[in-house]
Amino acid sequence: MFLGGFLDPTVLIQGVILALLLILAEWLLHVLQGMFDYILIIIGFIIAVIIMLVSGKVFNGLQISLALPILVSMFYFNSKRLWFAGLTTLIGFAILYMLLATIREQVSLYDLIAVVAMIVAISVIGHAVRMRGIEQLQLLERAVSSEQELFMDTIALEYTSKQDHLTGLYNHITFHEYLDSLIQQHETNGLPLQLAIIDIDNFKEVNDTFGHQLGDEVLRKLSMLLNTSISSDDFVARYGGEEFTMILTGKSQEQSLLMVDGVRERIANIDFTELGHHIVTVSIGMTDYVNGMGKDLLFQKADALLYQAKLLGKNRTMADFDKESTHGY
Ligand code: GH3
Ligand code: MG
Ligand code: MG
Repeated sequence: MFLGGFLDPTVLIQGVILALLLILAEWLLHVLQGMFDYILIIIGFIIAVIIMLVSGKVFNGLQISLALPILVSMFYFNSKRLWFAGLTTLIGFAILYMLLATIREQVSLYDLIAVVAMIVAISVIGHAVRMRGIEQLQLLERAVSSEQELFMDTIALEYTSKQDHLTGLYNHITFHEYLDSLIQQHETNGLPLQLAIIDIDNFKEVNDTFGHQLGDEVLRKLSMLLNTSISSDDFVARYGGEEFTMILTGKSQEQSLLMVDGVRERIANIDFTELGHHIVTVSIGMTDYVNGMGKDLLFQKADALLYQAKLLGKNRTMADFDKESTHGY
């Protein structure tokens, strides 16, 4: 039957031999791969010997071809291979000199010394070239890595110069830069733009009651909440002390107001266990950018609205476009 052919002992033996041959071939390939450089050096030596044997009688001084394997080994920039090439050439030449009369006829005593000196000299030069190459490579590596470090430092510096150290939010300067560019975008393409100024209520009292360190902790927590409450179109910064600014873009006045007042509400609901469940609130003044208004007026209007929110009892959002006139308590 079909399987019967495979169970035949001769076919089985052939199969096993074939499999063993395949394994052997695979193993040889694996071993030879690692030896490839050495084989190439030996081939260089064999070529040199062939040149000497074939043409040595006609042309004088062909012993120079013994430099070939050493030159081959220099390609690898590896001291083991250089030593191997130098010693193989030297020992190989010595054996050939002793065994083959043809070689002895070509090489006088003077030539013999010259050939040995040449092999040694070329080996030494090979090592020197390798050392010099490694030195240059290290120099290059150092230059590249210091350039990389400089690049990383510049990025880190740029990042930290834009950030407020305590809260990690953008700082005052960055806020102004950003607002300038957004106002320009509003003037050219009518990008909807609102500014909110957020001020913590009675923060002095928090500091006085719980200490400056816990006050800092409150600033950090509020900053985190502000940062996670905005969308990717918006921007929040620590304007100074316990004041924050928020720029909202691409949204209607109502959408922005809803978002900002939602933040106010969430802040009032934070449970500060470290402050004995003391409630921290904020007041917010908010206004919409109108064409040609300019940054100063925008800021003044938002600030005046914040002042009103404080006067009206704090923990509220005041926006001049708000139909309910005030949000909050
Ligand atoms: P209001 O409701 O009117 O805003 O009252 P307030 O107490 O918040 O306002 P005031 O301007 O009188 O006080 C602000 C306080 O913020 C005073 C200052 O010590 C505190 N403050 C400013 N920067 C920091 C800071 O980095 N860390 C801490 N812990 N406190 C700060
Ligand atoms: Mg203040
Ligand atoms: Mg305050």
